[in-house]
Amino acid sequence: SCLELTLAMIKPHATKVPYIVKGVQNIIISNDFYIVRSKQMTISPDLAEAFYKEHKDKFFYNRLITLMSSGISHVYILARQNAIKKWREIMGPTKVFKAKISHPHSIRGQFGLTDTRNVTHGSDSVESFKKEVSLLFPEFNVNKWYETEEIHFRS
Ligand code: YYY
Ligand code: MG
Repeated sequence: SCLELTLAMIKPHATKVPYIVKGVQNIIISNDFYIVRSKQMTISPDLAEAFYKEHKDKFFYNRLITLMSSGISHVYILARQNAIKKWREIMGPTKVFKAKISHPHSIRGQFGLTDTRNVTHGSDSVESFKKEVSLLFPEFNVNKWYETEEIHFRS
């Protein structure tokens, strides 16, 4: 069946810790994701605000924008069957205390520090993925990838 794309990110506090970067990359590979694009970038406060626009009225918005613009993020476009759902499963729950208790082997369960510093991001829907790609990989053409590249990644 068909591959799907998702957008994954290692957040700035976590890219400073080689043990966490290695751990997350091992999890990407061992769960059969293809790395379609990857780059390291510093997200500006403006870009972080656009990325997390849906949360602008939440109590955690300011600390979220501060974290996301505090250093280098590693951003990935990943491909797999059911990539969006699978990556979110592997990340575990947003809230780290919950991840540690009920999903101890998830990324957030293993490496999460706080609800904000919860290690990784993952798109939550196709719509979110498209929006997030247009912000972080503006040159990447999602429709074109599905038309011309997807076939090369099939097993
Ligand atoms: O998609 P996901 O990252 O799992 O969670 P969201 O509910 O979209 O929140 C985005 C981001 O906001 C979360 O990864 C950390 C931060 N955050 C927070 O700092 N405190 C909370 N109580 C909830 C979310
Ligand atoms: Mg989210």
